Amino acid sequence: MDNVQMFGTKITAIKEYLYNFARTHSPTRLMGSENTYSLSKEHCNLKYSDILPQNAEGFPATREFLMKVVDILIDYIKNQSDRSSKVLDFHHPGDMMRLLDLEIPDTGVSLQQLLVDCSTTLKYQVKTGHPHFFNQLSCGLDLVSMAGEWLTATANTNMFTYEIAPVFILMEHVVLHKMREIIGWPNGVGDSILAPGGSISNLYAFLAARHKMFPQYKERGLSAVGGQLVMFTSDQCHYSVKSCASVCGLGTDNCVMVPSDERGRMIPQRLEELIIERKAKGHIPFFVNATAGTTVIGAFDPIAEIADICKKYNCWLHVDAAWGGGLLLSRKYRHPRLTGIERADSVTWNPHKLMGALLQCSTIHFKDDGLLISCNQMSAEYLFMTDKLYDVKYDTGDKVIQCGRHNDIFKLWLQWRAKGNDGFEEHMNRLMELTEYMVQRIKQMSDKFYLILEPELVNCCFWYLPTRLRNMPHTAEREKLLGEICPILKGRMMEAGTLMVGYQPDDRRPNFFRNIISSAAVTEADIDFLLAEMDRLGHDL
Ligand code: HLD
Repeated sequence: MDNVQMFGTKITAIKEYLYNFARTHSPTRLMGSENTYSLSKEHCNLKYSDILPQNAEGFPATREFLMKVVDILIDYIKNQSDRSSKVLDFHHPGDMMRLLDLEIPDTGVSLQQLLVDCSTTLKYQVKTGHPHFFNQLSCGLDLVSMAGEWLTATANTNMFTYEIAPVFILMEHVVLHKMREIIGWPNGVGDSILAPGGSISNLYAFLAARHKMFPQYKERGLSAVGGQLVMFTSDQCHYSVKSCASVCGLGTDNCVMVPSDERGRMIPQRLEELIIERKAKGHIPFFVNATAGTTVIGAFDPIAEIADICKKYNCWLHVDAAWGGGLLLSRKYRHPRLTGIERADSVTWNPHKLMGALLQCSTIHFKDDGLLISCNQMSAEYLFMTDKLYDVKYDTGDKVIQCGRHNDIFKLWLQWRAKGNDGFEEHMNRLMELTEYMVQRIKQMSDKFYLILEPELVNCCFWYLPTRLRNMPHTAEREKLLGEICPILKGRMMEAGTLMVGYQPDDRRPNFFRNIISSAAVTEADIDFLLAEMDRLGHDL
């Protein structure tokens, strides 16, 4: 290369650098009219009516518009994978309102403006797939599952009949059968459905349990019961269990909270005592919820012992494994945590949590085939005709209380195809190993962090110790002070935008941090970053 050529190459490199700098640093990139996602001259003034389906000739513009949307999405994915980018750009609601243009106009905006709207929306979205987002049970962005969700959005079908969703209905059939096999029901017998979230899954379990015990409830209502139904769950359970009692006419006083031990696990002996106590009052104990992976601590109730009690007192056993269910896929971590789950009458299991399927993906499984349909069927004549061309057992819509159902299966099916059972097992093991790493680091830095208890799942519960509290004896007074700094430190994290970790109090202690490792993006270095960043932001508190 001669000098002139070299000079030319350098100029090109500088030009490229300046161009990219202007692209990424321009304040109008995402907000103003000169954004980088510009449509070509011939399409930049077009509106929705110029593309498909309104304009049959509009395929070139349709394609360009959608390709630009995909560019925005892919840039977002790239950006959130960049560890030097922020997790969030926090603004208080009033300020956020001023930053955004959310008005619905009388006259619709251009396609170009819609692209600006899309990129602006993502600019201010919390990046839940960022490796430093540890805030929720569902973290991360599985790209195969996301590709599935894109397809689902494009197919845009309802899941109530085989007639309009043949492939997706069969996928549900196959995947849910596999999940029942994994739960441990012989040959995968039983029935299942995907529901909009774990809370509604738990509600389906409640409804089926009541239907099984009082089949006439469906027609006769409360008079079919003729007594006070009572349900039992641990004091660490998800709040949706209690909400079943409120929604279904028991009243929350009849959802008995069974005490848990110091590790957050239901005490079976206390369960039995409380069942006996309620029976003595003439009440009807009928439903016990065991939690496999509590929301805050990540505890597993002793399912086998609870199953013995359910058998003795003729109660339905539901296992809420919305959170911990993913560990069923790991031979290493499944036992003893989920041992006995095959004795459950019903199981909630959310692939959108540990397994990383895209939101939402929540399943509810029943050991008894036929119960779900018998409980919920209303036989609407305009949807569920019995004289159809095909076997109408594939019309799953009449098994649920919600009529329309979103297609939540394709993203899970595609993800499972990609990973295979082995991939999921590795993923579960990796998340657990990372949690073990975090515990080890916290113990090594015991001057700065206080581990509250050894995790059973990927929930790591701890306090951060600011400098002034490091040499203080660990008393209730110190816990109170540590609790007070949690919201302040969380506020600093959000304002810095570099990290998100949740905090909450529980029955035993004031506020403490709960870190969740449920994203495939997280590495050991991210855990080191998390601990160092908390120290950077909090040491002077
Ligand atoms: O009920 C909860 C569901 C989720 C979730 O699906 O991410 C509670 C939480 O997360 C949570 O992070 O406490």
